[in-house]
Amino acid sequence: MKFNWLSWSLAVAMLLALGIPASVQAAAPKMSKKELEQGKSIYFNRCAGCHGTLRKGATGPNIADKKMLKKSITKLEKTIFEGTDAGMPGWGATGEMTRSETKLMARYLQNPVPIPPEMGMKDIRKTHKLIVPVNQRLAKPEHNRNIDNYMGVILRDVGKGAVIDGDSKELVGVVNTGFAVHIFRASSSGRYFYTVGRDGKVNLIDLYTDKPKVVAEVKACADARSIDVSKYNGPKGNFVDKLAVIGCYWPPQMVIVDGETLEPLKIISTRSMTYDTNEYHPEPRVAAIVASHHDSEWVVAIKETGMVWLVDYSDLGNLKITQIAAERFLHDGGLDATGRYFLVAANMRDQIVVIDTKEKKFVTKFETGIKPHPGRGANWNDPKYGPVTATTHLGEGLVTVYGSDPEGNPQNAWKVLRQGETAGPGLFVKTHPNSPHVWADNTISKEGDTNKQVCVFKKADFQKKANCFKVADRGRVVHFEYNKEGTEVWTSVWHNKGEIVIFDDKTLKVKKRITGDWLHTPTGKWNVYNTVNDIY
Ligand code: DHE
Repeated sequence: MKFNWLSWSLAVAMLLALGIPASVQAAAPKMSKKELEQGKSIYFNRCAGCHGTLRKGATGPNIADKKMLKKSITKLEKTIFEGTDAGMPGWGATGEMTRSETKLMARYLQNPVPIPPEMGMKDIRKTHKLIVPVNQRLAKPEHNRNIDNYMGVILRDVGKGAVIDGDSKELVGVVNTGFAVHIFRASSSGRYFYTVGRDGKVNLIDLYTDKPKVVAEVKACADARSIDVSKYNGPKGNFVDKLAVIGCYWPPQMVIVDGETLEPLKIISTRSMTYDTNEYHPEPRVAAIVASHHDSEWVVAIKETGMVWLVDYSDLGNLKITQIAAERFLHDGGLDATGRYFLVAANMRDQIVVIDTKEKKFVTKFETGIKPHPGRGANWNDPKYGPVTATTHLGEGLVTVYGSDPEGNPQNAWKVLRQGETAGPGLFVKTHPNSPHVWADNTISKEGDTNKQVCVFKKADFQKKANCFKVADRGRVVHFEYNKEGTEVWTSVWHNKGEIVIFDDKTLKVKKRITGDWLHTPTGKWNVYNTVNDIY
C-alpha cells in the first residue's frame, strides 16, 4: 500500500485537535462503545480513587495510556487480577472483577483517558432538593433517645446509611444516601448527620424525628469523598451549622452550601500549581477536611498539588484562603488532642505533615512507614512520652506513634516514638480518652485470614507486636468507632451479610453482634458526640 501523506497529516491533525497524541491513538486496542462505557464505569468504581480521574496518579501511580501502552496486555491483566505488593488490591483475587472484566480493563487502560464534564452552579442547583424547610422542622426531638450516642453507619454497596441507637443497640432507621456513601459527619450542634457519596450526592439527615429523615439533598460533584460543617462561634459571628463544604474529586473543586438547607452558595476551583515544582495540575482533588477550632476556617487537604488550604468562610463575598505548602499526595488526617494541629498523610511520600491551625502555618513533616493512612488518627497520653498520635499504613502492618505536644513535651514533638506490628496492612486506627487501648484493622492484608482480624495495643504497655485476633468468618473487618463514654468499640464486617461487632473495650470480649438483612456492606461508623468534638 502506498503511503498517503495527505490522509496521514489529516488524521494526525484530527487527533491533535482532539488532544490525543497520534502515537497513542495508533496503538490503542480497539474497543466498542459498549466496552468503553463498561471500562469507564469499572474505572470510576475501582480505580479512580487511587489513580485519579485523569489517571495521572496519586495514592497509586500514573496509569495514563501513554505509560500503559509500554506494558503488555498480559502484564496489565496480571496486575489488575492479582494486585501489587505496594498495596493495590487484586481485583480478581478479591472477587470484585471477573477474568473477562480484568481483560477488558487492561485494554481500557491502553486507550485514551476520557475527560468527564464539569459541574457549575447551574448544574448543581438543578439537583438541590429542600425536602423539609427549616421553619417546618421540629423544635425539639420527638423521641427520648440519646442522640449524642447515635451511630451513623455506612451501608456502602446499597447506597444507604443506618442510624443505630448506641445505648440500646436498636436500629433507629435506614435512609437512602448517595452511591457508595463514603463518610458521615455530624453537624456542629449534633442535630444532623451529613453524608457524602462517591457520586457527589450529599444528604442532610435530621435526627430529631422518630426515624432519621433526609430533609435536604444536593449533588455537588460527580465524585466526592469529604464534607464538613462550620463550627466557629466567636467575634466574627455564630456559624454553628450555618455552612458546609463538600470536597470533590471530580470536578476538582469544593462547594460551599447552606448548612441547614444544602442550597449551593459558592464553588471554589482547586485547579492550581503544585506546591514544589509550581506546575499546573488539572485535577487537584479535595481529600480530608476538618473544621478549625481556632477560626472561621475549614482545613482542606488538596491532594495532587500537596497544599493545605485554610478556607475562611466568614465572608463568602470576600473569600480568604491561606495556602500552605505541605507535601504530595495528601489524603486523610485529623486533629491532635488539643484540636490545634492538623496531621495529614502524604501517603505517597510515606510522611505525616503537621499544620498549625492556630498560627496558620506549616510546622514539619516526617516519615512514619510505607503509605501512612491514619483515617482521622488516634490521640492518647503515653506514660513515657506524654500526648501522642498514631497512624496505620497501607503498605505494611505497622502502627507508628509520634509525639504531638510541642508545648508540654517539645523534645518528643513530631518524632516517631514507638512502632508496633499488626497482622497486615490496614486502613484505620482509633482510640478514646477513656480507653486503655488503641485498635487497628488489617483490612487490606492479603495473608490468610488476617483481614478478618483486629489488633489491639495497650496504652500503658505498648508492645512491639499487637494482640491480634479474628472477629469474622467472612468479608473483611474495617474501621472502628467508640461509643460516647469510650467503653465500647464498634467495628464492621464488610460483607453482603455484614455485621457490627461491639467489644467491651476493657475486657476485649464481644458484647454484641448486630446483624440483619439491612446490614449490607457496613464500612465507616460515626458516633455523634465523638464526631462533633473530634474525639479519636
Ligand atoms: Fe476512604 C476517609 C478517600 C477508599 C472508607 N477516604 C477518607 C478520606 C478521603 C478518602 C479523602 C478523608 C475524608 C475526611 O476525613 O474528610 N477512600 C478514599 C479514596 O480515594 C480511596 C483510597 C479509594 C476510593 O476509590 O474511594 C478510599 N475508603 C476507601 C474504602 O475502600 C473504604 C474502606 C470503604 C469505602 O467507602 O469505599 C473507605 N474512607 C473510609 C472511611 C473514612 C474514609 C470509613 C473515614 C474514616 C474516619 O474515621 O473518619
